[in-house]
Amino acid sequence: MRDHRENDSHDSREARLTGIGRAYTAAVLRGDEVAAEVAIRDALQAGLSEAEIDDEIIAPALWFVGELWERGEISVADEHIATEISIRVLALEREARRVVRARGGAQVMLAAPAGEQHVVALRMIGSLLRDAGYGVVMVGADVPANALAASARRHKPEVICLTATMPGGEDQALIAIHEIQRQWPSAGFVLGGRGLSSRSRARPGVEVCRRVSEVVEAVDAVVQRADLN
Ligand code: B12
Repeated sequence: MRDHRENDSHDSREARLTGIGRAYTAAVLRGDEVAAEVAIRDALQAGLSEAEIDDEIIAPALWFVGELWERGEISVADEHIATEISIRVLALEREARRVVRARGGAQVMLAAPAGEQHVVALRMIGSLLRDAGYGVVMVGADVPANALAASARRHKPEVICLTATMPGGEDQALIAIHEIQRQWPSAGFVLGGRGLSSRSRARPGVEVCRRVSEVVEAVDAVVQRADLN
């Protein structure tokens, strides 16, 4: 059973790699830099290392370009364009990894304030932030303000993400923020959830998101603002 699963995951990884490799090769042959970048971003998101991207995507594409050129099927100009795109893509790859490394030290705490049991969005956020290179401390559902503030003082997160789904959830989130600011004043906040109103937006040091897909950008903004202070 276990061997099957390992084989399946190996096969699906290979299939993904082949798909990305083909997309990248087709892109450089068309001279389409944007599509080449998309393929490399897919590879980064699939968790491929820099060495794997170099050895299994970029190098084979250029070998294939070389063969087509030798056979007279593409011109020397086509070959030059494919090579130039690959060199620019290497810089993109380095930059993407630098951004992830730069986030590496920063901790983000996730919690649902007192009375709030809905945590699926927080789970999604945890995964997105980890992928983006943040450290994540998940405190979970229904956390009283005082306990959350004490936990913030202990874990020292740069940013705290709170969710508010239920009516009254916004009040609880604001009470939690107030208590945390007393005990761990350097934290910034990202709030989300359908229980929020424009009241939360008006607060300094607080970013409000409508969707989980906005969270990495919002956390980046809070961290950058704190770095400037
Ligand atoms: C699953 C669920 C539960 C589960 C939660 C389990 C868990 N571990 O999370 C349980 C069974 C515990 C539960 C309990 C209750 N629930 Co309930 N629940 C739901 C349900 C079906 C799905 C919630 C969910 O996970 N959605 C998916 C997530 C991803 O979406 P989301 O939370 O809306 O978040 C989105 C955005 O708001 C944003 N977001 C949210 N938070 C954050 C935070 C940050 C930082 C960011 C960046 C973004 C962000 O991102 C998401 C999308 O991108 C909803 C139905 C619905 N319409 O949502 C009802 C719902 C939320 N529940 C409801 C109710 C009434 C209850 C109960 C009162 C039921 C009861 N009588 O006991 C209790 C209250 C519990 C409490 N005090 O919190 C109502 C709320 C209505 C309201 N606002 O007045 C809903 C809408 C159902 C309904 N149509 O009546 N529930």
